[in-house]
Formats: sequence, structure tokens, C-alpha cells
Amino acid sequence: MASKILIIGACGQIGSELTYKLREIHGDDNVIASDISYNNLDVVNSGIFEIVDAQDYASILICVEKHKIDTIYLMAAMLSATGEKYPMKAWDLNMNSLFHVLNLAKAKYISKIFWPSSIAVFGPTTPKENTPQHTVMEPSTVYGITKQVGERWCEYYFEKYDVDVRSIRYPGIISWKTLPGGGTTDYAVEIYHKALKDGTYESFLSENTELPMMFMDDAIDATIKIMDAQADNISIRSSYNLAAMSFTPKEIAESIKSELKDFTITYKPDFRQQIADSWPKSIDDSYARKDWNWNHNFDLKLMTKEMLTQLSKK
Ligand code: AKB
Repeated sequence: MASKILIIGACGQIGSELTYKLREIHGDDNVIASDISYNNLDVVNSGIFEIVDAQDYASILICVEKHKIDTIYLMAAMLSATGEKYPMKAWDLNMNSLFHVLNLAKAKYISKIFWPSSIAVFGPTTPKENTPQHTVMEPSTVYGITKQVGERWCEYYFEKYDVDVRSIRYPGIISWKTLPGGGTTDYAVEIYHKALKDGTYESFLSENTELPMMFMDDAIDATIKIMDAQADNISIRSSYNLAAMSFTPKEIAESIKSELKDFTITYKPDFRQQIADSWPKSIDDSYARKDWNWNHNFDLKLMTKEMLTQLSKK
């Protein structure tokens, strides 16, 4: 029987592209997109779509039973910058949704889960260069705390209840189809939009703030790969480090300038600077490369070309 997939948070930046890709692979009828509202009409109109409240167990269960779902990708979350504005809302959304999905698997309604973690699990006391898989983790954002605690619960449900949950610590994700919302790494998407529209960008991070980043195609590829891997090959049941490239606002601006000569950038750091300063500069993802053959394709130069080409067609 074909796998039946539910994506919760399908209207968001990663959820939307995951929906398109999984439909390509598994067929439109086998991939159900869902979100709390109809806030991305491209996704809503692209196939079967349900309103599901990630914070409501019954709402998810009704959809799971209706469509005989066996796999859930839980992409709904409040990200780092918005989370600092609404700490309790971030805690409630990020934790309740995860528990609901883990408990659905524990009760055998579903058999497999993908849940994204983030580089936000790391904090100011973590080694910043080539951050190891296993290291000090003292996150200083609410978002990072939810992701770190979430990782512990994923491993716990795997060990105690045999729940097949798989996870990746995403770096900042850059894409052109759907805008991100409420993250600290969002500047690296906004900059391309502004470069084409206004020829200039005011960065909310300072010029030498280096962060781990990845192009969307690579992030989707990694997500598909970890979910397709044999269960025995998944040696980490908390969440895998994942990396592709690292750059600063100054470096991304230079790469845009090599395509658009007149582009200019200014810097006006805001509260997100402190969040960025607490995160790693680069990530050691050797476990992902060894366990499920992860490999990235996009570097900064290639990504800049692709972003500018695709956005100019929009
Ligand atoms: C954010 O900036 O909050 C996210 C993330 C790194 O998880 N993009």
C-alpha cells in the first residue's frame, strides 16, 4: 500500500516546498497538505488540503483517520525572532504540536514522523566553529529551548515507545517560492528580493555575522533522504547536524554584487543580532553524511545565481 503523508504547516516556507516535492514523488492523492488557515493559495490549490490545528490533538487525529495517514511531517513552528516576542505562544505551539504527533505514533495511529530541529538548539557556550554533533547545548532563545527539549523527547519516544521519529537541525534556509516568517536568518532571503526591487538592502545583522545556511533544494533533498533511509542507519534519534555553507551579510552582498553591479547594502543591527551571536558559525555534519549519504549541491555563488534568476521571473 502506498504511504499516505500528512504535512502539518504546509503553507510555510519549508512546508510548501516539501508538499510540492512529496507530491511529485508519491502522487497528489497520497500527500495531504494542512495548515491552520488558507494563507498560501499556491499550496491550497495544489492538491488535497485540510485545515488542521497543530495544537489540537483531535484536529490532527480526525485528519489522520479520514485520510488513513501513516507518516506526518510536522512543519508548524514559531521561529526564533517571533518566539522572543511571544515566548509562551512559542512554547505552546512548538511543544504541544510535537507531543500530539509523538503520541499519535505511540498510540499506533501513524508509523513515522519527521520533525525539524534547528541550529538554534546551540547557545553562547557551544563551540562556534565546526560545531560538533554532540556538544554543549545551552540555547538562549525560547525557540532554541523548544527545539532542544523537543529533541530530547524525540529520542525518549524512540527509546521507550519505539516511535520512528527522524529529525534534522536545519540551518537558515534560503528559497524563492515562499517567504520565511519570523526567523533570524530571514535576512538572507529578504536581501535577494530587495536587491531586485530596490537595488539596496538594510541588513538587521551586522556585516561580519557568520551563520550556517542552506539553499532550499538541498534542505528538501536532505529531508527526503533521511526519511527514505533504512531505520537501522539512523544512529541519531535526537536530531542530525546538517550543513552546506556559511556566510556573513557582507559576503552574501558581495555575491549579489557580482551579478548586480549597482547593489548596495547598509547595516542596522536590531534585537536579532543577539540571537545570531548566540548561534554557531559553521556546523560539523559528518554523521548525516555517513549515516544516510547526505551531500549538498549549492554553494553561495550557485545559490545567488539561482535566487536572482528565479525571482526575476516572478
Ligand atoms: C530562524 O532563524 O529562527 C530559523 C532557524 C535557524 O531555525 N531560520
